[in-house]
Amino acid sequence: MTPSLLILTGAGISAESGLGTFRDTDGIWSKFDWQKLASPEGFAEDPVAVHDFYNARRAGLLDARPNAAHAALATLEAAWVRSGGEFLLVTQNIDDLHGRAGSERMIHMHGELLRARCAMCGDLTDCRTDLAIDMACAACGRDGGLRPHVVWFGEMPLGMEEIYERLSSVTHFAAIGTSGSVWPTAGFAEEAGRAGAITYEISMAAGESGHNFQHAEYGPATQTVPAWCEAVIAEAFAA
Ligand code: BJW
Repeated sequence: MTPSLLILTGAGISAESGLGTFRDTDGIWSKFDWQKLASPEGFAEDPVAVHDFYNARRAGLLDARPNAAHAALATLEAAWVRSGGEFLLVTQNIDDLHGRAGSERMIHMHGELLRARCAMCGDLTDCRTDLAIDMACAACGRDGGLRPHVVWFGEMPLGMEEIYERLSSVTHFAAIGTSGSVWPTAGFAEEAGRAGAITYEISMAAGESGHNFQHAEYGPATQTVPAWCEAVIAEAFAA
């Protein structure tokens, strides 16, 4: 059987790069109201506040650097594929640190902070500067429709068909740096387990769906992830 690995990452993998997590004690949702800033209703009510929130996070992202955990996953991907295995990295993070570290087979299921989407025509553009409500879309020319290309509560995450198809046949599944509080990702470990996969939770502590994992490594991602990457490839391709 071809070893097939699906890795789900969350905010915890980027914590040591200086980007905040959401639900830790000092997390983003302890300081900001997600209903106002991460929902379509919030954007309709106060688009300026939503742009301010994402403009500040975009500026912070441009100053951040990938860490040893991002680098280890990119190295693992190259080695796994070179050995003949199937690999998919699914990230909930809207940062681009996996890509900058060298990851290639990747789905940004909650979107990308460095892209803007026109809510009127759907056009996607790179975006490394502030967004504002009076900016016009380069494709359709209309203003007022540009929004961060991110998936808010109540919206459909991206790439779900490909993700569920892969989950139905994975041999190895790992969730890294995610609290397992948000659906549909909270159900991925159970889905992978149903397919017969070996499941790993790698985080600071057990998340809400911790009971669905067979193995756990708890500690800072820059320490746990490089060690786990070496172990999992040795186990999967053992003669
Ligand atoms: C470390 C570390 C270190 C720290 N090293 N680890 C009622 C019941 C069930 C579901 C629902 C419900 N009501 C509504 C829903 C659905 C809703 C949902 O799940 N709500 C829950 C809150 C209940 N979900 C949705 O609306 C989603 N869409 C949807 O469901 O569509 C329908 C559908 C149906 C069926 C199939 C498919 C679709 C959309 C969710 C969109 C989430 N958006 C956000 C904002 C994105 C943009 C932005 O970044 O601003 O995404 S919210 C936020 O949470 C962000 C994250 O990607 C997401 C997950 O957070 P994550 O990554 O897990 O972070 P934390 O902070 O929670 O955890 C960090 C972890 O790292 C912790 O465990 C730490 O311990 C650890 N850590 N430092 C290692 N150094």
